[in-house]
Amino acid sequence: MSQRTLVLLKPDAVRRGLIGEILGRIESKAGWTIAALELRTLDRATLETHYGEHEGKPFYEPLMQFMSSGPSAVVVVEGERVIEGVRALAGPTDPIAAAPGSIRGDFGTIVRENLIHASDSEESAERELKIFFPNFS
Ligand code: RTP
Ligand code: MG
Repeated sequence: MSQRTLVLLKPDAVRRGLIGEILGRIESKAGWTIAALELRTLDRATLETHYGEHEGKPFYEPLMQFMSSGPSAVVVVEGERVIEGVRALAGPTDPIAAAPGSIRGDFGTIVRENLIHASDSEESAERELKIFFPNFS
């Protein structure tokens, strides 16, 4: 089933020059395509909406600071089972627990600076695509 997912290459990935490497891994998957792509420094209001589920947690404020610390690549990826698929390519939240071969496992060490966000369900994808690309149909 073809789907769309919202991917953010977080400020650490952009600062470290990993956009090409990470998007290359995503683009290499058969039948997946990049449907939208933009470099954008995310503002507080957008981030609060996006990460609202984490409000009040100890990592929330540092996450807001980090996510607004520089441009992110905001990306829509389209293709077969892409929601589950990009999450699998990314690996688990903690890069040290993420297997080598996954994006977080290959490039990360810090839980917060874990390079990539990808929608975690169809409902999240629908919600997040509206936040970042309200005019995209
Ligand atoms: P994401 O939402 O960014 O795709 O990541 P995720 O689902 O794997 O992880 P989630 O639990 O939703 O956490 C969102 C982001 O917050 C940062 N975080 N820091 N203990 C910590 O310091 C901590 N826990 C989470 C990470 O950047 C994580 O991706
Ligand atoms: Mg999450």
